Amino acid sequence: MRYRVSRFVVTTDPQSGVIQHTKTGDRLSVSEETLKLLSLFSEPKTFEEVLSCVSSDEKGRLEIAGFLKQLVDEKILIPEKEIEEWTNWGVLTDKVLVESPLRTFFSCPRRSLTALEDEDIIFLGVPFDLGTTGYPGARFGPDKMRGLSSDAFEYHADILTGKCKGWFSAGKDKTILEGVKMADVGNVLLQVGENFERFYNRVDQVVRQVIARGGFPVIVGGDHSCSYPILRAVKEQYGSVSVIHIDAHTDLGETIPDISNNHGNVFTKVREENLAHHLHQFGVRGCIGKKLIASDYSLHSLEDLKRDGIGKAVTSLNQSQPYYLSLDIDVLDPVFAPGTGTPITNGMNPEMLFDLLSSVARRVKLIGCDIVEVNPMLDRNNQTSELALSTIFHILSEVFR
Ligand SMILES: [Mn+2]
Repeated sequence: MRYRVSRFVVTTDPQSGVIQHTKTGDRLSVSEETLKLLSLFSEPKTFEEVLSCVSSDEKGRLEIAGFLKQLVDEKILIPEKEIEEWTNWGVLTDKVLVESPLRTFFSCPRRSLTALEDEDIIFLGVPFDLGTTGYPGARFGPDKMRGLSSDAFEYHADILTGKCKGWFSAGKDKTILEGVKMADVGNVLLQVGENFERFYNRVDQVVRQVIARGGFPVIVGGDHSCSYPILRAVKEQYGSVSVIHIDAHTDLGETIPDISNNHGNVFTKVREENLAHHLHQFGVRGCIGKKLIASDYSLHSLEDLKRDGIGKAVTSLNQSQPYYLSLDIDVLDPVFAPGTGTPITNGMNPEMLFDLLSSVARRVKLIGCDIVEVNPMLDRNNQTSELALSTIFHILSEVFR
């Protein structure tokens, strides 16, 4: 049988010889000899063909043959005829739910969905921006943020417990996120051309697995339309959950029969399907069409927050309810967060957002969050992605304080 190198194997760092399988997420540090050996399999070859040109003695050949079998087990080498099950130019098997990117949030360990244990914080990317009405590009948000955060943060874990040793915050004068366990499960796989519902079902399925053990999910978009399948999964796990929605927009546009929701009407969809026990919106500004009046809905516009203070708005949250937080980065003023598809001027500054998040996290029990609408294609010097990362870090430092 002839074998070739899997097309999902990439060399991440040729100098130190690190290769990665982009689908399984396995990273291997390999020797120069192994790299040479692998290069021989760039075209399909039998083991015998390769062994005859790398070693002359029998013992050496046996050793190398054993090693090659190991590479087959690890799916680094695959039989020439084998269809790599993840994607074969458009054919996708239903069992593959996520892709594993090269880097992780805050350099934390990567985990496959099935290997999740007792992690406290689980990162998931949803690189989907087909629900965007304005400029697309938010699909690049999760991986951009992974790259920036793993450049800036080294994750040190206790060898015995696997728990994070945390990071010292100058502002708070203490170590943040010490003793929590984090994992990154990668990105929900998107098959280009599939319909929204099929993709949403996959998001729903992945989020269910992520939250099944009670960990705190941090779901990074992507556009806001994906909060709909996320909240389906959240409701399934937790039953009745209220939603804190922080955004420049209400996202309460009309839904159209037979057309999937988009990022401008996602909370209409959420309300239609009763996915939120109560919807609390914070930071909305500008013109919003018509005002919604309903007993399960509260609006705290940015003007309200400035006039009456954050404290007053937050006391309206019911402390006996679990809450899910959905945060659109465009709640911030475009001066601070230009990299987003539908900016509105005269927005919040980061200090006010952080105050709001602290007040919320100290008032109620948050069971998870999403951060959406970061669009690296429209960004300036990565500042929106950086701010979104600081926001995630701030939320986590409050939830796990
Ligand atoms: Mn928005």
